[in-house]
Amino acid sequence: FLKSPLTAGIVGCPFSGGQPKAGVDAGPLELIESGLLDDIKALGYEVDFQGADTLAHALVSDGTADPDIGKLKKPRLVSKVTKELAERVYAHSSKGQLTVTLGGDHSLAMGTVSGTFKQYPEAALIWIDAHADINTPLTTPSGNLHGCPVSFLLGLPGTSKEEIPEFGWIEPVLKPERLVYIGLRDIDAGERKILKEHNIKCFSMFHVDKYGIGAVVEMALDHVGRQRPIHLSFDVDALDPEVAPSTGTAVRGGLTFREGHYITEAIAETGRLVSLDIMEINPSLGHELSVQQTVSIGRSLVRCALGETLL
Ligand code: 4U7
Ligand code: MN
Ligand code: MN
Ligand code: MN
Repeated sequence: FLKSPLTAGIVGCPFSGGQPKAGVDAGPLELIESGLLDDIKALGYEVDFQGADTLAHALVSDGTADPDIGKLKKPRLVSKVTKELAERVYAHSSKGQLTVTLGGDHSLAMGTVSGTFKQYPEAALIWIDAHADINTPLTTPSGNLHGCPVSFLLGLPGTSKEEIPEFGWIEPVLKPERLVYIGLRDIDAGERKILKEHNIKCFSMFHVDKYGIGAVVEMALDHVGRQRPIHLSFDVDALDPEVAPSTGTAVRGGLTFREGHYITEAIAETGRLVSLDIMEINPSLGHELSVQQTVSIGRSLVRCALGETLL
């Protein structure tokens, strides 16, 4: 799917509007300043990068009020930013580049997945997270849109143009059987119901313990189909808080350092990765060492997904 010379299109999204904690918007710049672009070049990729604040102008408030819609918080802002992001990701994808999006909070996946699937309608979505992020405007307990992106991409009840025209630009590009989760351990009641009803494949931490990460990734790839282009959306809170502490919604009992990296390595090995998200690194949470550790993991996850450890 990718064109040579192999090129990584890097999109920096300093956005925090999908959740309440400040600081997650500093994630992209920290990743870039830690040397991520040189890492990627050293792996033999050309880099197409427009700046750590690719979406800067979309982030500037146009002064219009953004009252809640039902429970949803900052709906117009999230919609505007993710729509713009979808266009950015599509621009890279349509040039045959491997798109790497640096978040920012996970509501951004509304944009990244939309952009990737516009270019690759048959793609699979592999979602690495402690959470399922599949709440709808009707089920969300918090109103935070970083807990909702998947429901919009699936077109679940409550997300249609008629019900919420503010998000009318999002097409329901995703089919439930093309989606697979790894790392889940904190699911809301409404989400549990949705996952069951739609028969969505979930590998929770229970399954990681039971079968081992190697078997889990094999089963995940078998489930979505091995010939498809892959969009990998990686929320660093999938990792154990001892491994990646600087994130807004940490949950104990997560993936080890190796399990997290193994996932990215195994996906690199398929040769099908077309789009990668690294989300929810918040450099303002925790002490300096925690922040360094978390940023450094974000960076090594990108390297491994781009094939660093395949010899
Ligand atoms: B993240 C939550 F209620 N499910 O909807 C919600 F527990 O992108 C958390 O995975 C969502 O970090 C976490 O607010 C979103 C909550
Ligand atoms: Mn999460
Ligand atoms: Mn998430
Ligand atoms: Mn989070």
